Amino acid sequence: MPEEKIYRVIDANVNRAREGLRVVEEVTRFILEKPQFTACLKEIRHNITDILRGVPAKKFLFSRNSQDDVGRGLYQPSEGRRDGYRDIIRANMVRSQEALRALEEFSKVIDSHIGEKFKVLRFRLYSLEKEVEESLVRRDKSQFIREWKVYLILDKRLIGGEDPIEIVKTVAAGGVTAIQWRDKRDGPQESIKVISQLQRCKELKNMSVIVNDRVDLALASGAAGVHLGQDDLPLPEARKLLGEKIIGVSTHSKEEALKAEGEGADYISLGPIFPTQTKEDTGPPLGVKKIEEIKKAVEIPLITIGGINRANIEEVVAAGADVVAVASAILKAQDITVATKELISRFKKTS
Ligand code: 3NM
Repeated sequence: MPEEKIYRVIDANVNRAREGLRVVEEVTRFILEKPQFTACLKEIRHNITDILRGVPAKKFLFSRNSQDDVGRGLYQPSEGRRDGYRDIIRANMVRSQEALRALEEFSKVIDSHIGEKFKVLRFRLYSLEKEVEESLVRRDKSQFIREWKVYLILDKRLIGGEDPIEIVKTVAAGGVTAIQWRDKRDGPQESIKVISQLQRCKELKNMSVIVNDRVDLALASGAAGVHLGQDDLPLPEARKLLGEKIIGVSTHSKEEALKAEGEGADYISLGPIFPTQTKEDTGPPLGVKKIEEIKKAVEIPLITIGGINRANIEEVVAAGADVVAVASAILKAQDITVATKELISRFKKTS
């Protein structure tokens, strides 16, 4: 292979890889605002130049001939459009990885050590792509959960003999988009029936159903996720089973909140904020000030719980709650629809 042709390929792929990386860098910097990713991408981009530092620049410039590049006119229709920043990231990551592979192969002709260095960079980029993708999934989930605003704890004990499906349809009509099925008393057979019915109900297509405690029931019923207490299956194990499903964790202190976030919880609940009759084994009420403290400490959505009602919801939201979880304020209300709408309207007024 004539040396000039090799340098031409290397020159073209250095530019291709660097340009692709630069595009991803801009997305992580200005759209995602994740400086740790921007820094890694920048380092990889600079490494490409560093690896070839020993090769005289004029070899590349003399070999460059963009005007006569036979590939210039080859155009893929898919390059003509991008469906948002995720698509931009994906297309440009692939572009850079392919270019690094070409650099690896062709630079081996000049010096096998150079090829090896490009291989290392390519693998770093694969890992980084995975991290960026995981961060995007987390970001989308956070946005989705924050939209819940009022989250109903559908506690079996509080609904007596009433039909849980009818209750959920009523709150859905009032604007609730997330419920947690909580049954601490009966066995799994009743629960799986209710959760599966909720999942199948046409009117509840947009309802996120979260199962309290039971990872197995969440999986078997196809629910949106699970809510874990401090004594339930540890989060890392639950994550192995649940993949991308939502996992929320009950927390009562800053330490518990940070631990849950560090282990990859999608949201934390903090409670009880006020005294509650619904849960027996709670600690003392934490008060509204605690919400401010935890809000500053974590990035994932903060759901407050315990004794929240129409009279105090505004205070809780003003303190930083992203979502408010209630049981009795809806389930013990004279009129569930009125209570639901009022809570949501007060939430929106304050947020
Ligand atoms: N968990 P109500 S408090 C289920 O502090 C639950 O983690 C809590 O019901 C916690 O809105 C609570 O009726 C009860 O007070 C929430």
